[in-house]
Amino acid sequence: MLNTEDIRKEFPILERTVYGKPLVYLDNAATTQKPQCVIDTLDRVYTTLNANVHRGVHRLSQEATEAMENARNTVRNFIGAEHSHEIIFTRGTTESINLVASSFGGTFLKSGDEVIVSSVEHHSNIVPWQLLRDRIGVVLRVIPLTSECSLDVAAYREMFNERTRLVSVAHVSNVLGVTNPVKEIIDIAHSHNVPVLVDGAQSAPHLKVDMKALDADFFAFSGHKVYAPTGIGVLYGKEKWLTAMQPYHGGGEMIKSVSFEKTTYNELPYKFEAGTPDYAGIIALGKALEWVTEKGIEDIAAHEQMLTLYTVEQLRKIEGMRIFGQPDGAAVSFLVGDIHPADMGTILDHLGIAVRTGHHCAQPLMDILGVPGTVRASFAAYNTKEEIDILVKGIERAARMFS
Ligand code: 7TS
Repeated sequence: MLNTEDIRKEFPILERTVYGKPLVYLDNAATTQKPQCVIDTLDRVYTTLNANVHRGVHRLSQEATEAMENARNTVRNFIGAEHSHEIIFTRGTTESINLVASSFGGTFLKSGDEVIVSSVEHHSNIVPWQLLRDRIGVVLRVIPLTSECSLDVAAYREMFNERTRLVSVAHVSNVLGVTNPVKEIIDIAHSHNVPVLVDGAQSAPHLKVDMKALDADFFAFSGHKVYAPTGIGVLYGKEKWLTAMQPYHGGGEMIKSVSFEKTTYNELPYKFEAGTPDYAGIIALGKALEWVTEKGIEDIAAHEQMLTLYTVEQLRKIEGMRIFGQPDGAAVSFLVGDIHPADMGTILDHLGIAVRTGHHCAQPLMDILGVPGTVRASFAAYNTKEEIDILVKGIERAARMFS
């Protein structure tokens, strides 16, 4: 069991007020708040060991490099990857997916080849493939939804043919808070020798992921959604793919030797990490993942699922309530009557409650649901049932104002 009272004390921002009301922060799917130990780590890097990594023989550079590579190992353990050189640091999920689209696409895909995505994807798992469609002529196929708003696995099974080259799906929908059956999706793809990229932006913070058990070929997630700073993220890739793929960016650190005639690339993971990395962010990401591990990802998941169930139960009592999908994770999307999501969001904001409203960067899903947007409450380790009660009261108040 999580001790939320103690956990809350570790997050300085939770002490602030908004419009004179205590902050109720329920926009964790967009980004989580940061515990003091992560803030302190950033501070410590700049006050005690700042130096560019992998370059200097001097002491500071060695210490910074060691701290960064320790963080890579922490990430490896966190997601159960076999090798730390399979962990590539990127700016976030978006860049990780763009990396695969560009490098895997550039290496393996030809005009007419097919990439399968799903109906619930975030724009960052749609647009990179469309860029590739414009560049190479790949064909995008979309797994439909069942009437229960879950991925239609039977339809997915039928989508494979000799031109299918890659499947790229969200582990957990950022809109519906529903966990997709990714293990089944991966097993089906592998039975056709097709690799799978899992967008773990909404799963890594909320459930135990294990690359060996999942057998994903690629897995992407963002640090800032898992209590780490902004601007740092991860791409896990199986060694066999990363070795075969062409680099993404060219520049320093990703090379072994350069002449004007010929360049040979560095070994993994550096081949994919051109330029000075955000080593301060990486070291702080390591700290954030240690923090999650110390609290227990399973306990965090159980706490968030309890909050989700409680939210659904309370929301269902409100007249005109429409909840989208059957959330089992850490987010709930809803609409009340014909109240516009932006109006609901504004009223809640004035009560100190931060929720996300709109299309959540998933416009195709909004089109499928036939709504312009939704209101989404999303949870983290520090949220409480009392905060859900405040949310529910706020929604009831809005409903009264619009009735
Ligand atoms: N994939 C999913 C499933 C996401 O939820 C997000 C961000 C991304 C990719 C992109 O992550 P980034 O860190 O590279 O920006 N989702 C949201 C959200 O739901 N509200 O704000 C950002």
